[in-house]
Amino acid sequence: MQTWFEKAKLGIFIHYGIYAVDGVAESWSFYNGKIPYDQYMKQMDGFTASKFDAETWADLIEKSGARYAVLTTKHHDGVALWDTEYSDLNVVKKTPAGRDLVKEYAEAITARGLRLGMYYSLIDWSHPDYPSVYEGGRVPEDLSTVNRFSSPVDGIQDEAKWQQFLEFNNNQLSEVLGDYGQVDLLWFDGDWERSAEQWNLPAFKQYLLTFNPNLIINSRLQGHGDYKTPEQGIPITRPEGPWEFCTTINTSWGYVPDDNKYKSLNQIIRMFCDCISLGGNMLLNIGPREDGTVDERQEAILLGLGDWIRTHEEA
Ligand code: FUL
Repeated sequence: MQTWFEKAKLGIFIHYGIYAVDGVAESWSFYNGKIPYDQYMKQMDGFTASKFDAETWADLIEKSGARYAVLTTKHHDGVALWDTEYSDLNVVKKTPAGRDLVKEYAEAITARGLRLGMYYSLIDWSHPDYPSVYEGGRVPEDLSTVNRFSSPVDGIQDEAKWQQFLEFNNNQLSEVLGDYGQVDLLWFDGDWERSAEQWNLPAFKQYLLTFNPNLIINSRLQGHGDYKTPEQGIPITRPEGPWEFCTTINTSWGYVPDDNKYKSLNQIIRMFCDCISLGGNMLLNIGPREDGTVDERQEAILLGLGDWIRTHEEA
């Protein structure tokens, strides 16, 4: 475990994707049957990133006092923010944005000496070789309205297809970890639909470390990661080992314009204090609009937190 992570205290999480076009929940909106899959994917036509400026993001992140950033390079919907050669389902090929947003992000973050983090969803609800395993309570009544590629298979599936899918993940990860300079942190999500064996652990982890032996990996890898990631709630007792508390500023990860349930700056500062006093890092989320700009209320929280940190930093 590298010490930068244990000392970092604050990171900024960025949930950016086509879901910001209609302002719906990232991936879950179609998975849970709130909107049909095709309608969800139609958002690609409106994803412009027209005001996306990675330098502006990096400025804001720097001013917030954070030491690292984590961008959703690909959420469960399978839409990549970079020009992956392994799938056409990416914003460079399929949206008016037409730009490699991961590249611009990585360059801006690295240039400031911030640590570079990439979020990558292990599950891909759009991939034909990835049948989703529905969990209790998540099975929609009408399966025809949701992920057309999924089937409630309860872990039983074609082995050859599964191996193909693992290869696909490895290939995409070779781009994410290999094409943008040194990646310091890999933030996995969605491991829960398969076992450690199915994810081919621990060999998979060894493979990831070939890109950077000091890569820090969160524990959403069937516990094979380096640190724990409690979500939306600070544990009461200090977790064992390094850990990171991830949280939203309102109640949504992606940009949902009518979610007005914002935490106040005081609440955020209080959570930050609670978190670091238990030895954790806080990974505070922003959900930019589809054009790449950040809602003023989210921006104000980051700037306010940064001011507070600078005022209270030990000499
Ligand atoms: C969860 C995901 O399912 C959410 O959409 C979000 O990305 C959060 C940080 O992790 O497990």
